[in-house]
Amino acid sequence: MFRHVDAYPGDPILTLNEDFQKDPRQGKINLSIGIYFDEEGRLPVMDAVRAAETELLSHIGPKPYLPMTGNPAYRQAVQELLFGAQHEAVTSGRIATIQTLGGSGGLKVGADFLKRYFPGSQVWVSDPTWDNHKAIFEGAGFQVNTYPYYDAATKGLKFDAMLSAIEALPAQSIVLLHACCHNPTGVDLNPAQWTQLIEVIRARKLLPYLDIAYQGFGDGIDEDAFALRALADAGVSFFVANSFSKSFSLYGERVGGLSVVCPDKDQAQLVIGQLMSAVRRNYSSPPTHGSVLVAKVLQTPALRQQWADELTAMRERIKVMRQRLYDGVVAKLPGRDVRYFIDQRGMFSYTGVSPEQAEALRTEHGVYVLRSGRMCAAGLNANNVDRVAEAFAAVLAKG
Ligand code: KET
Repeated sequence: MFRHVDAYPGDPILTLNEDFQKDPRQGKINLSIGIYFDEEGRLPVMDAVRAAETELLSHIGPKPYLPMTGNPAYRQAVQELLFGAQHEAVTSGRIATIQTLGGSGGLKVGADFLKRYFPGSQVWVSDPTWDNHKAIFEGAGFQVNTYPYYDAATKGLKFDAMLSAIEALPAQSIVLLHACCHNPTGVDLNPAQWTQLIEVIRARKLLPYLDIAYQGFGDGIDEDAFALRALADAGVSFFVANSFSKSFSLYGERVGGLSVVCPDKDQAQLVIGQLMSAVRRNYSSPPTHGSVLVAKVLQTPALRQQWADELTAMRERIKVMRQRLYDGVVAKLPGRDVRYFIDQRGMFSYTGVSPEQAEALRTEHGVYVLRSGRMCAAGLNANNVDRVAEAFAAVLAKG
């Protein structure tokens, strides 16, 4: 019956992470998957989340289905976090927000909606992007193309080429953009570049689809939402999928959202109806637990402050580790320009190592980075950073 089924080649991120778990070597170091580990190399439970969860356990109640759109308090909290509670788009009710199965689920529900209502559009993603973007949009039936983004020569942004490519797209093209902490490169647009890009998007009547999975890991919670707020200010209609996997360290709870910023409240009502329909035919309604935790933290001022402080400490710790890695590599390879280790922001660094060098890092040094050369800097800590610096210096010296 199933002999014709293709063997699954595995996923470039999740399968490598599983290989890491199976590796018997003592000193192995996981810089593959985009997960924040603490200074002891553990997956943290944030204190604000622990407090909310402890409180929740003191009154265990019934567990009905959530509505197709998810937990109402959570949806409100998502809008306020992304746009600011006082933003006109929030207060006027022109944003359609649903709770989704992580950021991935948000991307998928939005993609299904778009395929139904914009069947002639194509999708444009940055070159490179998170591998699953292409898979999710192709899975929804779209043709997925790339626009120029990362410049391997400067290890920075090809902004002019990006802008002219986007300027040439037909109206209603769907343009996927990373709101902050670009995955996999760690290379972002600055506010002036966003402003320029948004003007092109508005003039060309394009349909931006933002992915914000690392809010708070770049420059700050509000700073990292700059593009969302500027797009809403410019009167552009757009999609945004958000995730709390990383910023709340709630990976397995699958807490994310999809928001569609519409021209007015009436259109937001129409959109939310069809998002409900897309949810119903996929998985009916989202799970309860994670959404209650996130809503409780974001809507309790003391817990929100505590969470923001913890997130700041995570962001700062990554920056310290980037600096130590940079110092370590430069000490071994004086004169080599590896400033990108500190210039790139968020969890990821695109290290420029080839697939062969990535393989050598794994087999010879027990250091796991993706084949693309992407490293998760949030896996570095005081105990492993010197070994990682030595390993990088060793493979870069040969390359
Ligand atoms: N968007 C981006 C840009 C992203 O990096 C991830 C996860 C997600 C969405 C998915 O978030 P979630 O809420 O967990 O569905 N990225 C890491 C893990 C993965 O590949 O699934 C990673 O890139 O390692």
